[in-house]
Amino acid sequence: MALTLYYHPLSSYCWKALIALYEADVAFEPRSVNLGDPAERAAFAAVWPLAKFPVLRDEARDRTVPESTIIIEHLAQHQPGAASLIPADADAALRTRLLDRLFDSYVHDGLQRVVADRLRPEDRRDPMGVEQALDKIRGGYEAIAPMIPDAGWAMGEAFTLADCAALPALYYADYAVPLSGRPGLAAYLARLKARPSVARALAEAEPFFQYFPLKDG
Ligand SMILES: N[C@@H](CCC(=O)N[C@@H](CS)C(=O)NCC(=O)O)C(=O)O
Repeated sequence: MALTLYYHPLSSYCWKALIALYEADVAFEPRSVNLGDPAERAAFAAVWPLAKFPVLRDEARDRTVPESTIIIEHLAQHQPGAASLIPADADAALRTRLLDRLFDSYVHDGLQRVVADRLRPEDRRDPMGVEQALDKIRGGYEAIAPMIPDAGWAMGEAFTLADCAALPALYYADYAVPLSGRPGLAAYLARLKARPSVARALAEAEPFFQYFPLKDG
């Protein structure tokens, strides 16, 4: 198969790429990587030295594409079904990329910091770092909330890169900073969860969800 996705079903950034692939109905070989297995980690690091997933291997173009946003940009460029993930209008494309950056850099990054802290031994935890990460998520919510319409998707009728980024960020961050105080974002997350591409990624993650460290609060 021409496209291979290195991923793990529970990984939030992998959801972002999976949602784009499912939206565009692009055929690919999913290659699940267990980073806890030293041999699998080493093999994956030979593909991408940072050993962070998702990574897309496009054999036909002899390209190894890391970083979820760049994977989606790559799909939009080369897969006709994925073209609409980046709006054709240049101004709309910029706003899409801005939302993608806000979701990743504030909400998603803040959440990753909280999760990483929880995975540390108790005597190595950093409460101040966690408070800063929670503030980062709150700041992300504050900036993004006014930009999300009351219906449809982040950019209106078209489902875009911004929505692919939004789902994993909001889904997981909701465990750290509940969206109950943000009805607009909570309603947007509910619409996202009902989207077939998203529902499929979430269903595939379900057997692994027991390993998400914030699942019990
Ligand atoms: N900026 C990267 C972030 C990728 C990332 O942080 N992936 C996580 C999983 S959600 C990972 O590979 N973690 C494994 C590790 O850090 O060892 C992207 O957008 O793809």
